[in-house]
Amino acid sequence: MAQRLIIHVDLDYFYAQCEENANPSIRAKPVVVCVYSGRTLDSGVVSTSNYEARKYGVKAGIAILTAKKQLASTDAIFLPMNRPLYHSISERIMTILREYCDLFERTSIDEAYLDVSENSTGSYETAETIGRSIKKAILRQEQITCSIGIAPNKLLAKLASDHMKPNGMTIVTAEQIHRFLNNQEVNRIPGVGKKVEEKLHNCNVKTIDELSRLNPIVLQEMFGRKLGTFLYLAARGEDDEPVHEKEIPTQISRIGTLKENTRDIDSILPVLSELAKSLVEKLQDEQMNCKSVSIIAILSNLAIHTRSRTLESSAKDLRTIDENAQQLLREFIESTPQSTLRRVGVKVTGLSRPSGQTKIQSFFSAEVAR
Ligand code: TTP
Ligand code: CA
Repeated sequence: MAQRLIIHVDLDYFYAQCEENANPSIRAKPVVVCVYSGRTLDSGVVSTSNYEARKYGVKAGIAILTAKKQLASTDAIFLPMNRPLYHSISERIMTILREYCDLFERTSIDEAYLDVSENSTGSYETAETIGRSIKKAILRQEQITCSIGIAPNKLLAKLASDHMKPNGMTIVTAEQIHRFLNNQEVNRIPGVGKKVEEKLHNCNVKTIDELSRLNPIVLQEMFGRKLGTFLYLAARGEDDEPVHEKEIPTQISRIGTLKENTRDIDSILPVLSELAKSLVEKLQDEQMNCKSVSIIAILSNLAIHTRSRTLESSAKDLRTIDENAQQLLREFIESTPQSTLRRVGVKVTGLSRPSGQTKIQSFFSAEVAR
């Protein structure tokens, strides 16, 4: 069996890079993507920023007001999040990535693992060529740069992609594991948050190397069996977690309670639309389409009714789902003159992921062999 080889792809400063591509004139400036809370003009937090803005310490999670102060001397651009834009770019990039591997696992809007053990025949050289081809394809088709890690498992591949950013590629072979991990801080290990880090610091453990010297029993006593064992293995660069495609759920739904029991369509529709919006975000996050839309009506006597319709073609856009849900609600209210609603919900079923998964690795292997 070929040795396991995993590629981790992480798109660089993703939301901000999407914004730069949408408006190239902002590229040289600090770009800050914001989640405005709407309470005051500048209240909210930074979602992400480009590397120009990061030079000023502006990064995800800080207050917009703080970012504005830090960038006061610059011609920084502050933009609101444009989720549909990032979703559609992410979806196209994930479709490209799927073509390069046997097993694919998307872990967030801008990160994915690719198991390339088979199509690289366990050769780091071939995996590196695959990595370069991925970078080239994403750049050519979407003008987005990414950072790539190549290693014998998911844990190391993730650490490797993080090692050189932006636009980096880091390869960690089995022989290099110890040297690669040695001086890295423990908080680089995915899953080591503030609390774990603090506990380890209290025992004078700051680096992964120092972590690797802790006895597994001590680690289990400190963190419990599961996390203790994970940390023991992680410090040695060991991880046998497989790359697996997330299962497709059978349905997604959102239910909300109305301010008061009512059958007044005008007061129910805004609630239904908000629920549809949240549902569509989830659908788009999961890169799925749906074939049917339903509404759920929970009446004041707690009886539950549903109404469904099948769409002409699969969809995942807010307009289609919202319009169909609204229509179903109108029909329900008209057909049940006695009903008063207490809660309302929207549900989608018949979920699928667009395939577009024609594997090109056989073609690709031939290209490498030439
Ligand atoms: P990340 O991959 O953590 O960050 P990034 O892509 O912006 O930057 P890097 O080059 O370091 O990888 O997150 C991906 C996207 O998720 C990011 O572009 C915006 C969003 N995000 C938030 O909205 N809030 C957050 O706190 C974080 C961390 C990310
Ligand atoms: Ca990223």
